[in-house]
Amino acid sequence: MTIRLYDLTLPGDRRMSPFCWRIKFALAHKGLDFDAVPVGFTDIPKLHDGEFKTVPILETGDIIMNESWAIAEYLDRTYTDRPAIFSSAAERATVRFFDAWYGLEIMNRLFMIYVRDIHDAAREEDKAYFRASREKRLGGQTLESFTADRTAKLPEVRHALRPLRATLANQPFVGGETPNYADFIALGGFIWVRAVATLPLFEEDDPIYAYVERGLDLFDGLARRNPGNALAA
Ligand SMILES: N[C@@H](CCC(=O)N[C@@H](CS)C(=O)NCC(=O)O)C(=O)O
Repeated sequence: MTIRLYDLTLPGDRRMSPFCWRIKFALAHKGLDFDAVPVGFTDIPKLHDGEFKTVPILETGDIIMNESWAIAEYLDRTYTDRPAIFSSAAERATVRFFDAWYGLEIMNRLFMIYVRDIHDAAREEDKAYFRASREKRLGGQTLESFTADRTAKLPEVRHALRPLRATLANQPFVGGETPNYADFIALGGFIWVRAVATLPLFEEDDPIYAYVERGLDLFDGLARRNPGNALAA
């Protein structure tokens, strides 16, 4: 059965969505072939009569669905003969905690540093929508004024990443010797930044930078093939 994944893109075929990356890694982990169909922000409402507001959207056979957690669970439920994304209910629950931590403490901070870079890298036809929707989210501030002091925000996000850094001191991946869905979540966020960043996130000797490099090599360089900018200075 063909698997099609609608995947957010920027010019130069930069696939930037952290949520789409989770699912692309999950599909690769299960050894499933898929077609990652590029869409821009303003294409999403044109798909499936506007049923879905966000990507990833998965299409396979009669199934059309979005929401990355629902998709990951669907893949495990459906492809039981393939490696599991969640090998137990306990693993799934623990990864849920990781997702909450990473979303609230890390992705939100990355958004505040890189939101203007996303705008600047977006397709021309998506820029007005992106600016209006994100400036609304930022309480009416312009992307330019909001990010004017962004370099000063780097130490805070690097500090907030201490739990990940401490974990990686003892093991190569959050999942242990091999990556699990928590890694796909974390790496998705860093690949998002890599796709747009005009300000490097890491210092070169940060173990998290080395971790991202390991992540880029996973599944025969699946994410390394995605165009990106320097993540470390
Ligand atoms: N809860 C959703 C979040 C997905 C999401 O936020 N996707 C973003 C791209 S990273 C999106 O489609 N945004 C569309 C927009 O901003 O209009 C999931 O886990 O799939």
